Amino acid sequence: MRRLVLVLALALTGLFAAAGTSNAGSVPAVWCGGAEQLSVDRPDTVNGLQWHVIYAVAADSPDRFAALVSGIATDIAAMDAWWRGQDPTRAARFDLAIFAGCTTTFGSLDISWVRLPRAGAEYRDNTKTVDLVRADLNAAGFDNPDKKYLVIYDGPFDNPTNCGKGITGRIDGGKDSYAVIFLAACSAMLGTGTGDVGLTITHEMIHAMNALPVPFPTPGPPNVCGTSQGGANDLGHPCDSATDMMFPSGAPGDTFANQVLDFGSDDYYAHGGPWWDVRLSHFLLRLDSADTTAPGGVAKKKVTASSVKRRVTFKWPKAKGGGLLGYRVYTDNMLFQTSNTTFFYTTKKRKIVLNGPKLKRIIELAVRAIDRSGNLGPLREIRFRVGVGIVNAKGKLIKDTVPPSSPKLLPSRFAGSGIQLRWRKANDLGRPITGYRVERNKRLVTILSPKARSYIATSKGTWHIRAIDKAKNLSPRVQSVKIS
Ligand SMILES: [Ca+2]
Ligand SMILES: [Ca+2]
Ligand SMILES: [Ca+2]
Ligand SMILES: [Ca+2]
Repeated sequence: MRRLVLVLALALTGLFAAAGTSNAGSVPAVWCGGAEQLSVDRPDTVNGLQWHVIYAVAADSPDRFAALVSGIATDIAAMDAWWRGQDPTRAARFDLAIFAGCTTTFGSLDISWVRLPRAGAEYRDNTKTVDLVRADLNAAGFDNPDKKYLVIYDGPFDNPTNCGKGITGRIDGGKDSYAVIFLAACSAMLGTGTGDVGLTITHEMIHAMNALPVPFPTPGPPNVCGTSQGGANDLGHPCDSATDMMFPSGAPGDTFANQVLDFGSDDYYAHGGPWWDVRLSHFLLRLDSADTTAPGGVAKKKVTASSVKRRVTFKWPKAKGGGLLGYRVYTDNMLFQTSNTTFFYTTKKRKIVLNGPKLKRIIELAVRAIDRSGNLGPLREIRFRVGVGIVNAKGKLIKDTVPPSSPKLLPSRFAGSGIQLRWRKANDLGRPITGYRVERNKRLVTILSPKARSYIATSKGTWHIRAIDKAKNLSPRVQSVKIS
Protein backbone atom coordinates (compact mmCIF):
# COMPACT_ATOMS: atom_id res chain seq x y z
CA MET A 1 0.00 0.00 0.00
CA ARG A 2 1.23 3.50 -0.72
CA ARG A 3 -0.20 6.29 1.35
CA LEU A 4 -0.15 9.91 0.47
CA VAL A 5 0.73 12.32 3.26
CA LEU A 6 -2.45 14.23 2.75
CA VAL A 7 -1.90 17.35 4.83
CA LEU A 8 1.26 18.21 2.97
CA ALA A 9 -0.31 17.30 -0.31
CA LEU A 10 -3.02 19.87 0.14
CA ALA A 11 -0.57 22.55 1.22
CA LEU A 12 1.86 22.04 -1.60
CA THR A 13 -0.35 21.39 -4.57
CA GLY A 14 1.24 24.21 -6.52
CA LEU A 15 4.76 22.99 -5.99
CA PHE A 16 3.72 19.50 -6.85
CA ALA A 17 2.44 20.56 -10.24
CA ALA A 18 5.54 22.59 -10.97
CA ALA A 19 7.74 19.58 -10.30
CA GLY A 20 5.71 17.61 -12.78
CA THR A 21 5.92 19.99 -15.67
CA SER A 22 9.66 20.42 -15.24
CA ASN A 23 10.32 16.69 -15.16
CA ALA A 24 12.58 15.92 -18.08
CA GLY A 25 12.78 12.18 -17.63
CA SER A 26 9.44 11.22 -19.04
CA VAL A 27 8.15 11.24 -22.56
CA PRO A 28 4.43 11.71 -23.08
CA ALA A 29 3.05 8.60 -24.66
CA VAL A 30 0.11 8.66 -27.01
CA TRP A 31 -1.81 5.43 -26.74
CA CYS A 32 -2.23 4.01 -30.22
CA GLY A 33 -5.46 2.11 -29.62
CA GLY A 34 -7.43 5.26 -30.42
CA ALA A 35 -11.11 4.78 -29.72
CA GLU A 36 -10.73 1.05 -29.26
CA GLN A 37 -12.30 0.02 -25.94
CA LEU A 38 -12.06 -3.74 -25.69
CA SER A 39 -12.70 -5.68 -22.53
CA VAL A 40 -10.44 -8.53 -23.65
CA ASP A 41 -6.76 -9.30 -23.40
CA ARG A 42 -5.70 -8.79 -27.04
CA PRO A 43 -3.63 -11.54 -28.76
CA ASP A 44 -0.20 -11.63 -27.17
CA THR A 45 2.87 -10.47 -29.05
CA VAL A 46 5.39 -10.68 -26.21
CA ASN A 47 6.97 -13.96 -25.11
CA GLY A 48 7.32 -14.26 -21.39
CA LEU A 49 5.61 -13.63 -18.11
CA GLN A 50 4.13 -10.20 -18.39
CA TRP A 51 2.14 -7.36 -16.86
CA HIS A 52 -1.27 -6.71 -18.33
CA VAL A 53 -2.88 -3.30 -17.78
CA ILE A 54 -6.62 -2.86 -17.16
CA TYR A 55 -8.69 0.29 -16.82
CA ALA A 56 -11.69 -0.79 -14.69
CA VAL A 57 -14.62 1.54 -14.14
CA ALA A 58 -17.50 0.97 -11.71
CA ALA A 59 -20.88 0.18 -13.31
CA ASP A 60 -22.34 3.62 -12.62
CA SER A 61 -19.21 5.80 -12.80
CA PRO A 62 -18.39 7.99 -15.78
CA ASP A 63 -16.20 6.23 -18.30
CA ARG A 64 -13.03 8.29 -18.59
CA PHE A 65 -11.00 5.76 -20.55
CA ALA A 66 -10.57 7.87 -23.67
CA ALA A 67 -9.54 10.90 -21.65
CA LEU A 68 -7.11 9.07 -19.35
CA VAL A 69 -5.58 6.26 -21.37
CA SER A 70 -2.66 8.21 -22.85
CA GLY A 71 -1.88 9.60 -19.40
CA ILE A 72 -1.78 6.09 -17.98
CA ALA A 73 0.55 5.01 -20.79
CA THR A 74 2.74 8.06 -20.11
CA ASP A 75 3.06 7.27 -16.41
CA ILE A 76 3.93 3.65 -17.19
CA ALA A 77 6.53 4.83 -19.71
CA ALA A 78 8.02 7.07 -17.02
CA MET A 79 8.16 4.15 -14.64
CA ASP A 80 9.98 2.12 -17.26
CA ALA A 81 12.53 4.87 -17.86
CA TRP A 82 13.10 5.20 -14.12
CA TRP A 83 13.54 1.45 -13.63
CA ARG A 84 16.10 1.20 -16.42
CA GLY A 85 17.95 4.09 -14.82
CA GLN A 86 18.03 2.29 -11.48
CA ASP A 87 19.00 -1.08 -12.98
CA PRO A 88 20.04 -1.08 -16.65
CA THR A 89 19.75 -4.90 -16.72
CA ARG A 90 16.02 -5.07 -16.02
CA ALA A 91 12.66 -3.57 -17.02
CA ALA A 92 9.11 -4.72 -16.42
CA ARG A 93 7.79 -6.86 -19.25
CA PHE A 94 4.44 -5.51 -20.43
CA ASP A 95 1.75 -7.04 -22.58
CA LEU A 96 1.85 -5.19 -25.92
CA ALA A 97 -0.66 -5.16 -28.74
CA ILE A 98 -0.28 -4.53 -32.45
CA PHE A 99 -1.86 -1.21 -33.44
CA ALA A 100 -1.39 -0.12 -37.06
CA GLY A 101 1.30 2.51 -37.46
CA CYS A 102 2.28 2.59 -33.79
CA THR A 103 5.96 3.30 -33.30
CA THR A 104 6.30 3.50 -29.52
CA THR A 105 6.44 0.71 -26.97
CA PHE A 106 4.10 2.36 -24.50
CA GLY A 107 1.73 3.52 -27.19
CA SER A 108 1.36 -0.20 -27.90
CA LEU A 109 0.40 -1.25 -24.39
CA ASP A 110 -2.40 -3.78 -24.41
CA ILE A 111 -4.77 -1.92 -22.10
CA SER A 112 -8.11 -3.59 -21.52
CA TRP A 113 -11.18 -1.53 -20.75
CA VAL A 114 -13.57 -3.17 -18.31
CA ARG A 115 -16.96 -1.92 -17.15
CA LEU A 116 -17.19 -3.56 -13.71
CA PRO A 117 -20.46 -5.32 -12.84
CA ARG A 118 -21.18 -3.56 -9.53
CA ALA A 119 -22.18 -0.03 -8.72
CA GLY A 120 -19.50 2.18 -7.18
CA ALA A 121 -21.18 2.08 -3.76
CA GLU A 122 -20.22 -1.59 -3.52
CA TYR A 123 -16.54 -0.98 -4.24
CA ARG A 124 -16.03 2.14 -2.16
CA ASP A 125 -15.24 0.47 1.20
CA ASN A 126 -11.43 0.47 1.04
CA THR A 127 -11.21 -2.78 3.03
CA LYS A 128 -13.09 -4.55 0.23
CA THR A 129 -12.17 -2.71 -2.97
CA VAL A 130 -9.23 -4.84 -4.07
CA ASP A 131 -10.93 -8.16 -3.32
CA LEU A 132 -14.08 -7.19 -5.19
CA VAL A 133 -12.32 -5.66 -8.19
CA ARG A 134 -10.04 -8.67 -8.43
CA ALA A 135 -12.89 -11.17 -8.14
CA ASP A 136 -14.88 -9.36 -10.82
CA LEU A 137 -11.89 -9.18 -13.15
CA ASN A 138 -11.10 -12.85 -12.53
CA ALA A 139 -14.66 -13.64 -13.54
CA ALA A 140 -14.15 -11.58 -16.70
CA GLY A 141 -11.19 -13.83 -17.60
CA PHE A 142 -8.26 -11.89 -16.16
CA ASP A 143 -6.68 -14.80 -14.31
CA ASN A 144 -3.93 -15.98 -16.66
CA PRO A 145 -1.24 -17.79 -14.65
CA ASP A 146 1.42 -16.19 -16.88
CA LYS A 147 0.32 -12.62 -16.16
CA LYS A 148 0.19 -10.12 -13.38
CA TYR A 149 -2.44 -7.40 -13.58
CA LEU A 150 -2.03 -3.68 -13.09
CA VAL A 151 -5.52 -2.26 -12.58
CA ILE A 152 -6.41 1.41 -12.73
CA TYR A 153 -9.66 1.48 -10.76
CA ASP A 154 -11.94 4.42 -11.58
CA GLY A 155 -14.83 4.61 -9.16
CA PRO A 156 -15.73 5.62 -5.61
CA PHE A 157 -13.19 4.88 -2.90
CA ASP A 158 -13.47 5.97 0.69
CA ASN A 159 -9.85 6.40 1.80
CA PRO A 160 -8.43 9.66 0.42
CA THR A 161 -4.86 8.85 1.50
CA ASN A 162 -4.55 5.35 0.08
CA CYS A 163 -3.29 5.48 -3.49
CA GLY A 164 -3.00 1.82 -4.28
CA LYS A 165 -2.50 -1.73 -3.16
CA GLY A 166 -0.32 -4.51 -4.53
CA ILE A 167 -0.88 -8.06 -3.34
CA THR A 168 2.29 -9.58 -1.90
CA GLY A 169 2.80 -13.32 -1.65
CA ARG A 170 2.73 -14.30 -5.30
CA ILE A 171 5.96 -14.71 -7.17
CA ASP A 172 4.03 -16.11 -10.08
CA GLY A 173 1.08 -14.82 -12.04
CA GLY A 174 -2.61 -15.66 -11.95
CA LYS A 175 -5.85 -14.77 -10.29
CA ASP A 176 -4.40 -13.18 -7.17
CA SER A 177 -1.45 -11.40 -8.82
CA TYR A 178 -2.85 -7.90 -8.78
CA ALA A 179 -1.74 -4.32 -8.22
CA VAL A 180 -4.60 -1.83 -8.03
CA ILE A 181 -4.43 1.98 -8.25
CA PHE A 182 -7.28 4.03 -6.77
CA LEU A 183 -7.77 7.05 -9.01
CA ALA A 184 -10.37 8.56 -6.67
CA ALA A 185 -7.69 8.98 -4.01
CA CYS A 186 -4.61 9.95 -5.97
CA SER A 187 -4.85 11.12 -9.53
CA ALA A 188 -3.82 14.76 -9.32
CA MET A 189 -0.86 14.40 -11.64
CA LEU A 190 -1.97 11.57 -13.88
CA GLY A 191 -0.22 11.67 -17.21
CA THR A 192 2.61 13.93 -16.15
CA GLY A 193 5.12 11.10 -15.97
CA THR A 194 5.68 11.64 -12.28
CA GLY A 195 3.57 12.18 -9.17
CA ASP A 196 1.09 9.89 -7.51
CA VAL A 197 -0.09 7.66 -10.31
CA GLY A 198 3.31 6.88 -11.80
CA LEU A 199 4.96 6.41 -8.41
CA THR A 200 2.07 4.36 -7.05
CA ILE A 201 2.01 2.13 -10.13
CA THR A 202 5.69 1.41 -9.55
CA HIS A 203 5.32 0.90 -5.79
CA GLU A 204 2.38 -1.49 -6.10
CA MET A 205 3.94 -3.46 -8.96
CA ILE A 206 6.99 -4.05 -6.76
CA HIS A 207 4.69 -5.33 -3.99
CA ALA A 208 2.97 -7.60 -6.48
CA MET A 209 6.34 -8.96 -7.61
CA ASN A 210 6.55 -10.17 -4.03
CA ALA A 211 8.79 -7.59 -2.36
CA LEU A 212 9.41 -8.33 1.32
CA PRO A 213 7.31 -11.48 1.67
CA VAL A 214 6.81 -12.62 5.25
CA PRO A 215 7.91 -14.76 6.97
CA PHE A 216 11.58 -13.89 6.57
CA PRO A 217 14.54 -16.12 7.32
CA THR A 218 17.10 -15.01 9.91
CA PRO A 219 18.89 -12.84 9.08
CA GLY A 220 16.26 -11.22 6.89
CA PRO A 221 15.80 -7.76 5.35
CA PRO A 222 17.46 -5.29 7.76
CA ASN A 223 15.24 -2.24 7.33
CA VAL A 224 11.59 -3.25 7.44
CA CYS A 225 9.54 -0.52 9.12
CA GLY A 226 8.11 -2.54 11.97
CA THR A 227 6.49 -0.01 14.31
CA SER A 228 8.89 2.83 13.46
CA GLN A 229 6.14 4.80 11.70
CA GLY A 230 3.97 4.69 14.78
CA GLY A 231 1.40 2.31 13.36
CA ALA A 232 0.92 -1.43 13.34
CA ASN A 233 3.88 -3.73 12.79
CA ASP A 234 4.66 -3.03 9.10
CA LEU A 235 6.91 -5.74 7.65
CA GLY A 236 6.04 -5.03 4.02
CA HIS A 237 7.93 -1.75 3.57
CA PRO A 238 11.49 -0.58 4.19
CA CYS A 239 12.06 2.48 6.37
CA ASP A 240 15.77 3.14 5.82
CA SER A 241 15.09 6.12 3.55
CA ALA A 242 12.11 8.25 2.60
CA THR A 243 13.59 8.31 -0.90
CA ASP A 244 12.97 4.59 -1.27
CA MET A 245 10.27 3.75 -3.82
CA MET A 246 8.87 1.31 -1.25
CA PHE A 247 8.77 3.76 1.67
CA PRO A 248 5.26 3.38 3.11
CA SER A 249 4.16 6.91 2.33
CA GLY A 250 4.76 9.35 -0.45
CA ALA A 251 5.19 13.07 -0.02
CA PRO A 252 4.30 16.00 -2.22
CA GLY A 253 7.28 16.82 -4.35
CA ASP A 254 8.15 13.16 -4.78
CA THR A 255 9.06 12.51 -8.39
CA PHE A 256 10.78 9.62 -10.09
CA ALA A 257 13.95 11.72 -10.01
CA ASN A 258 14.20 11.60 -6.21
CA GLN A 259 13.18 7.96 -5.70
CA VAL A 260 15.47 4.94 -5.56
CA LEU A 261 14.96 1.23 -6.01
CA ASP A 262 15.91 -0.28 -2.66
CA PHE A 263 18.08 2.30 -0.91
CA GLY A 264 21.29 0.49 0.00
CA SER A 265 20.32 -2.61 -2.06
CA ASP A 266 19.67 -4.58 1.10
CA ASP A 267 15.93 -5.17 1.51
CA TYR A 268 14.04 -6.22 -1.62
CA TYR A 269 16.13 -5.64 -4.73
CA ALA A 270 19.60 -6.96 -5.61
CA HIS A 271 20.16 -7.64 -1.91
CA GLY A 272 21.95 -10.99 -2.13
CA GLY A 273 20.10 -12.40 0.91
CA PRO A 274 18.31 -15.74 1.14
CA TRP A 275 14.78 -14.25 0.88
CA TRP A 276 12.97 -13.44 -2.35
CA ASP A 277 14.63 -10.79 -4.50
CA VAL A 278 12.38 -8.86 -6.89
CA ARG A 279 15.30 -8.65 -9.32
CA LEU A 280 14.85 -12.38 -10.00
CA SER A 281 11.27 -11.92 -11.14
CA HIS A 282 10.51 -13.42 -14.52
CA PHE A 283 8.08 -10.52 -14.96
CA LEU A 284 11.18 -8.41 -15.60
CA LEU A 285 12.94 -8.43 -18.95
CA ARG A 286 16.55 -9.57 -18.81
CA LEU A 287 18.22 -6.72 -20.66
CA ASP A 288 21.59 -8.32 -19.90
CA SER A 289 20.72 -11.49 -21.80
CA ALA A 290 21.20 -11.96 -25.52
CA ASP A 291 18.54 -14.66 -25.55
CA THR A 292 15.31 -13.08 -26.68
CA THR A 293 13.93 -16.06 -28.57
CA ALA A 294 11.22 -18.23 -27.17
CA PRO A 295 11.96 -21.90 -26.66
CA GLY A 296 10.39 -24.22 -29.21
CA GLY A 297 7.10 -25.91 -28.66
CA VAL A 298 6.82 -29.48 -27.51
CA ALA A 299 5.52 -31.71 -30.31
CA LYS A 300 1.75 -31.40 -30.13
CA LYS A 301 0.97 -34.99 -31.03
CA LYS A 302 2.99 -36.36 -28.16
CA VAL A 303 1.34 -34.29 -25.44
CA THR A 304 -0.85 -36.87 -23.78
CA ALA A 305 -2.52 -37.96 -20.58
CA SER A 306 -3.72 -41.22 -19.17
CA SER A 307 -5.21 -42.48 -15.94
CA VAL A 308 -5.48 -45.55 -13.78
CA LYS A 309 -8.44 -45.25 -11.45
CA ARG A 310 -8.16 -41.68 -10.10
CA ARG A 311 -4.45 -41.27 -10.72
CA VAL A 312 -3.81 -39.08 -13.79
CA THR A 313 -0.48 -38.86 -15.60
CA PHE A 314 0.20 -35.94 -17.97
CA LYS A 315 3.22 -36.35 -20.26
CA TRP A 316 4.95 -34.31 -22.92
CA PRO A 317 8.07 -34.59 -25.11
CA LYS A 318 11.21 -32.47 -24.89
CA ALA A 319 11.04 -28.85 -26.15
CA LYS A 320 13.43 -27.73 -28.85
CA GLY A 321 15.95 -24.92 -28.36
CA GLY A 322 18.73 -24.12 -25.92
CA GLY A 323 18.89 -22.34 -22.58
CA LEU A 324 15.90 -24.26 -21.28
CA LEU A 325 14.99 -23.62 -17.66
CA GLY A 326 12.18 -26.17 -17.58
CA TYR A 327 8.45 -26.51 -18.12
CA ARG A 328 5.50 -24.66 -16.69
CA VAL A 329 2.54 -26.95 -16.29
CA TYR A 330 -1.09 -25.90 -15.87
CA THR A 331 -4.14 -27.75 -14.63
CA ASP A 332 -7.48 -26.03 -15.20
CA ASN A 333 -5.73 -22.72 -15.95
CA MET A 334 -3.77 -22.78 -12.69
CA LEU A 335 -0.05 -23.21 -12.45
CA PHE A 336 0.79 -26.69 -11.20
CA GLN A 337 3.06 -26.61 -8.16
CA THR A 338 4.21 -29.45 -5.99
CA SER A 339 4.67 -27.26 -2.93
CA ASN A 340 4.36 -23.67 -1.88
CA THR A 341 7.76 -22.77 -3.26
CA THR A 342 9.33 -19.35 -2.87
CA PHE A 343 10.67 -19.48 -6.43
CA PHE A 344 9.03 -19.74 -9.82
CA TYR A 345 7.80 -23.25 -10.22
CA THR A 346 9.21 -25.06 -13.19
CA THR A 347 9.97 -28.69 -13.61
CA LYS A 348 12.71 -30.38 -15.61
CA LYS A 349 10.67 -33.57 -15.63
CA ARG A 350 8.39 -34.35 -18.53
CA LYS A 351 5.43 -35.66 -16.64
CA ILE A 352 3.29 -34.85 -13.65
CA VAL A 353 0.93 -37.03 -11.67
CA LEU A 354 -2.37 -35.86 -10.19
CA ASN A 355 -4.06 -37.93 -7.54
CA GLY A 356 -7.73 -37.83 -6.77
CA PRO A 357 -9.68 -36.19 -9.62
CA LYS A 358 -13.09 -37.82 -9.98
CA LEU A 359 -13.77 -40.29 -12.77
CA LYS A 360 -15.25 -38.72 -15.92
CA ARG A 361 -14.30 -35.20 -14.85
CA ILE A 362 -12.66 -33.15 -17.62
CA ILE A 363 -9.33 -31.54 -16.72
CA GLU A 364 -7.56 -28.97 -18.89
CA LEU A 365 -3.88 -29.83 -18.99
CA ALA A 366 -1.29 -27.57 -20.59
CA VAL A 367 2.46 -27.17 -20.77
CA ARG A 368 4.98 -24.72 -22.17
CA ALA A 369 8.74 -24.44 -21.99
CA ILE A 370 10.49 -21.49 -20.34
CA ASP A 371 14.11 -20.47 -20.84
CA ARG A 372 16.52 -18.85 -18.41
CA SER A 373 15.68 -15.37 -19.69
CA GLY A 374 12.00 -15.90 -18.99
CA ASN A 375 10.95 -16.40 -22.62
CA LEU A 376 8.00 -18.74 -22.94
CA GLY A 377 7.40 -21.31 -25.64
CA PRO A 378 3.99 -21.93 -27.22
CA LEU A 379 1.27 -23.35 -25.00
CA ARG A 380 0.18 -26.91 -25.70
CA GLU A 381 -3.16 -27.82 -24.27
CA ILE A 382 -5.32 -30.94 -24.07
CA ARG A 383 -8.59 -31.78 -22.38
CA PHE A 384 -8.63 -35.08 -20.57
CA ARG A 385 -11.64 -36.94 -19.24
CA VAL A 386 -10.50 -39.01 -16.27
CA GLY A 387 -10.89 -42.73 -16.96
CA VAL A 388 -11.82 -42.11 -20.60
CA GLY A 389 -9.22 -40.26 -22.68
CA ILE A 390 -8.52 -37.06 -24.58
CA VAL A 391 -11.67 -35.16 -25.50
CA ASN A 392 -12.46 -32.15 -27.68
CA ALA A 393 -13.94 -28.84 -26.53
CA LYS A 394 -17.40 -30.41 -26.58
CA GLY A 395 -16.27 -33.28 -24.34
CA LYS A 396 -16.35 -35.85 -27.17
CA LEU A 397 -13.68 -38.57 -27.04
CA ILE A 398 -11.00 -38.04 -29.68
CA LYS A 399 -8.38 -40.44 -28.39
CA ASP A 400 -8.81 -43.28 -25.93
CA THR A 401 -5.58 -43.16 -23.88
CA VAL A 402 -6.92 -44.93 -20.80
CA PRO A 403 -6.43 -48.66 -20.30
CA PRO A 404 -9.36 -50.83 -19.26
CA SER A 405 -9.59 -52.16 -15.72
CA SER A 406 -7.38 -55.11 -14.79
CA PRO A 407 -9.36 -58.36 -14.68
CA LYS A 408 -9.74 -59.50 -11.09
CA LEU A 409 -8.25 -62.99 -10.72
CA LEU A 410 -10.21 -65.75 -9.00
CA PRO A 411 -8.53 -68.71 -7.22
CA SER A 412 -6.89 -71.03 -9.77
CA ARG A 413 -7.85 -74.70 -10.03
CA PHE A 414 -6.01 -77.86 -11.02
CA ALA A 415 -7.27 -78.93 -14.42
CA GLY A 416 -5.89 -82.14 -15.84
CA SER A 417 -2.44 -81.43 -17.20
CA GLY A 418 -2.38 -77.76 -16.11
CA ILE A 419 -3.70 -74.98 -13.93
CA GLN A 420 -6.90 -73.18 -14.80
CA LEU A 421 -6.51 -69.39 -14.46
CA ARG A 422 -9.87 -67.67 -13.85
CA TRP A 423 -10.94 -64.04 -13.79
CA ARG A 424 -13.88 -61.69 -13.58
CA LYS A 425 -15.01 -59.57 -16.54
CA ALA A 426 -13.01 -56.38 -17.06
CA ASN A 427 -14.44 -53.19 -18.54
CA ASP A 428 -13.32 -49.96 -20.14
CA LEU A 429 -15.20 -47.54 -17.90
CA GLY A 430 -18.56 -48.87 -18.95
CA ARG A 431 -17.59 -49.64 -22.55
CA PRO A 432 -16.89 -53.20 -23.67
CA ILE A 433 -13.36 -54.47 -24.03
CA THR A 434 -12.16 -56.28 -27.16
CA GLY A 435 -10.27 -59.21 -25.64
CA TYR A 436 -7.88 -60.63 -23.04
CA ARG A 437 -4.16 -60.94 -23.47
CA VAL A 438 -2.57 -63.91 -21.73
CA GLU A 439 1.09 -63.37 -20.78
CA ARG A 440 3.72 -65.68 -19.37
CA ASN A 441 6.76 -63.96 -17.88
CA LYS A 442 5.43 -60.72 -19.44
CA ARG A 443 5.45 -62.21 -22.94
CA LEU A 444 2.41 -62.69 -25.13
CA VAL A 445 1.06 -66.25 -25.12
CA THR A 446 -2.32 -65.72 -26.75
CA ILE A 447 -5.23 -63.32 -27.18
CA LEU A 448 -8.65 -64.51 -26.05
CA SER A 449 -12.12 -63.26 -26.90
CA PRO A 450 -13.84 -60.76 -24.60
CA LYS A 451 -16.14 -63.58 -23.52
CA ALA A 452 -13.31 -65.74 -22.13
CA ARG A 453 -13.13 -66.10 -18.34
CA SER A 454 -10.49 -68.82 -17.98
CA TYR A 455 -7.36 -70.27 -19.52
CA ILE A 456 -5.44 -73.46 -18.81
CA ALA A 457 -1.75 -72.77 -18.25
CA THR A 458 0.49 -75.77 -18.83
CA SER A 459 3.99 -74.44 -18.08
CA LYS A 460 5.91 -72.85 -15.23
CA GLY A 461 6.26 -69.10 -14.95
CA THR A 462 4.47 -65.94 -13.89
CA TRP A 463 1.12 -65.48 -15.61
CA HIS A 464 -0.86 -62.28 -16.20
CA ILE A 465 -4.26 -61.68 -17.79
CA ARG A 466 -4.68 -58.20 -19.29
CA ALA A 467 -7.77 -56.63 -20.79
CA ILE A 468 -7.54 -54.90 -24.19
CA ASP A 469 -9.75 -51.95 -25.21
CA LYS A 470 -10.82 -50.79 -28.66
CA ALA A 471 -7.81 -48.45 -28.92
CA LYS A 472 -5.52 -51.39 -28.02
CA ASN A 473 -4.65 -50.02 -24.57
CA LEU A 474 -3.70 -52.82 -22.18
CA SER A 475 -4.78 -52.95 -18.56
CA PRO A 476 -1.93 -52.70 -16.06
CA ARG A 477 -0.42 -55.89 -14.66
CA VAL A 478 -1.86 -56.00 -11.15
CA GLN A 479 -2.36 -59.62 -10.07
CA SER A 480 -0.39 -62.65 -11.22
CA VAL A 481 -0.34 -66.44 -10.77
CA LYS A 482 3.00 -68.16 -10.25
CA ILE A 483 3.30 -71.75 -11.38
CA SER A 484 6.38 -73.60 -10.18
CA1 LIG B 1 -2.38 -9.35 -24.72
CA1 LIG C 1 17.11 -0.70 1.71
CA1 LIG D 1 15.58 -18.83 -25.69
CA1 LIG E 1 -9.89 -47.08 -22.79
